[in-house]
Amino acid sequence: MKLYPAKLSRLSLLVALALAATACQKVQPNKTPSNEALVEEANQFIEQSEQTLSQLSIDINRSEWIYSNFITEDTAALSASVGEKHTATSVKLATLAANYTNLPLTDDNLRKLNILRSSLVLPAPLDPKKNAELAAISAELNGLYGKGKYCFEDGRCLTQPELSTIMGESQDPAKLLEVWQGWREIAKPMRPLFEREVELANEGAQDLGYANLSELWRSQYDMKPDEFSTELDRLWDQVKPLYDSLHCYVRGELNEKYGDDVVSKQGAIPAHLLGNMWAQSWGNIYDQVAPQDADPGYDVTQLLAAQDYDETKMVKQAENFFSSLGFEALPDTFWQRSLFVQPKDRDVVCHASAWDLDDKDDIRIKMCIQKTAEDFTVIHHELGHNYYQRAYKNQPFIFKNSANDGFHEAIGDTIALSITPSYLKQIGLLDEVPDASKDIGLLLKQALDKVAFMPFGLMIDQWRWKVFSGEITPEQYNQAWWELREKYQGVKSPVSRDESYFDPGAKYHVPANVPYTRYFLAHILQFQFHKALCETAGDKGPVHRCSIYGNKEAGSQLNTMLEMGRSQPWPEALAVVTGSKEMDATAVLDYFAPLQTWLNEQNTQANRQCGW
Ligand code: X8Z
Ligand code: ZN
Repeated sequence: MKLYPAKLSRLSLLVALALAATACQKVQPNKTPSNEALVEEANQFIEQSEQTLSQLSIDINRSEWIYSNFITEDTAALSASVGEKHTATSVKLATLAANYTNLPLTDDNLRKLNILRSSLVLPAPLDPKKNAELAAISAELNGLYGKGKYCFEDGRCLTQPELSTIMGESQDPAKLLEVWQGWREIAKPMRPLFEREVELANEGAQDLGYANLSELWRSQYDMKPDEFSTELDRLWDQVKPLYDSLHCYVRGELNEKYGDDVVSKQGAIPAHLLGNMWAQSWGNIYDQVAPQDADPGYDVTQLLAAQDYDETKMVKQAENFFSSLGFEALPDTFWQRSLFVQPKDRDVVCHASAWDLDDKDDIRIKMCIQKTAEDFTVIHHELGHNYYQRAYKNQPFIFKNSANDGFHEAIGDTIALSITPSYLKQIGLLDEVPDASKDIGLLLKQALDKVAFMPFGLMIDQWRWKVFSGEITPEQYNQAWWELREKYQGVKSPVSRDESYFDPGAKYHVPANVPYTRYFLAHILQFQFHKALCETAGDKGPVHRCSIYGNKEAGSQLNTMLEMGRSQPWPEALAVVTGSKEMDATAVLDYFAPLQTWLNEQNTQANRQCGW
């Protein structure tokens, strides 16, 4: 979460400076003195903007931290008020930045101007009233999600992570359905707020010269927005055959388990049976679909419990992995200021996040940790953000970010791909490493988490981009949501859902307005990174059994990329680790190649009709 604030007291100066420049803007770049003066002015504008933004980012970070840790009417109001100033300033600077982009500036400065122009994810209209309204809506939506609970008939009220644990553990379709439906009640009041948020942010995007918010969101990838959409289609086409095989296998197994009345042999899978509140990753149903003769026979949740891992010990263990690669230990303030355990006495936003309060060393995570294998992985994910943030802390403010947002999401996941049986043995969690005959079980578990996620990672923003562009109208929000769920994932709602519901709002990133395509990209990138780092580490075995634990060379190569922050176009950063400038799902397909063969055999043997 990084916005681009600027101090209001400095703003008048900046505005004056830049407005003076607009008149000359049509002058073609050349060596005339006036052009040189303009270049000088642009350079100054960038420098001052960065200084101002960097100072103000601390205020916004603090107010958001406090609001997410203590959700009350007062913290909502304060957070909205800081957000409002922050957005007003960011919008003004983004507008002004556009005036300088045709000048012969250094590559760095041109890049900074482009980032200044295109990095707002919730741009407000120039009208201050509308900006205030947008800030209030945004805070309210966040609060509605954070405070969300479902209360059972016996009066017990559970929060999101607690309900997610039930979705991951229960195999009772009635109970799963109750929790699935119950959680989605929290989203109903979000619908009118979301609709207005889209209206206002679209106006903001138009004020900045974009057709709509979809175009702005797709403008952050060092290529044209439509090229980026095409790139996503290409990556998804690469993975889809593997997903189809997995879907077919899982549907077949669930059909055998639950019977035709609950899961049909054909068509989409009901979304409440896949071990996850949103059917976004399916690792929790591994036991229900595990291969009989290739099951590695251990469960990390149980291993953690057997060794008395509490929340802090889980985080320490994840830190230890990064230390083994040569990264410096986390600072004391991380341990003092992070939130690991859901407080009993107040509402917090439990959805896991990583923070960098001072854009230097005050890094923290905030997460209501469940003592499960799933959250052990999420901890690595969050720490990946923190180590990235610390690695780029010496970059100029505008470059203090990842190469593209998918990179930020991919780092911790890359590390978690190295949580192999041999790693678990090395850290004393597992006694014996299962032999290679159990690899199919391991790969299936991994595919349930990673491959199953990919269409979900893609569809959320396919929905939002169409909402932003007006192709999906408010009257079609829910229907279009379920159409896309079916199209990409082959899952369906277990009960009929009309427009009185607002199911997208039950997924954190929609009320929190966090773009989601980043996670799809991360799921491709992490396999590219893992493969390349394993090569650097000199691993000769199959890539799914490789762990880079303890390998300083791999760590140093990774660190070189992290230190670059956003200073170069992402293909340059990608090349530092992988040697390639292309995002490419071949690494995913290579990783899962033995599983793909096995899935196809299983589906053929069982005479399954794949597809939906
Ligand atoms: O939101 C997250 C992280 C925080 S950036 C926990 N993730 C996505 C999600 O939970 O929906 C990680 C994977 C996808
Ligand atoms: Zn993340």
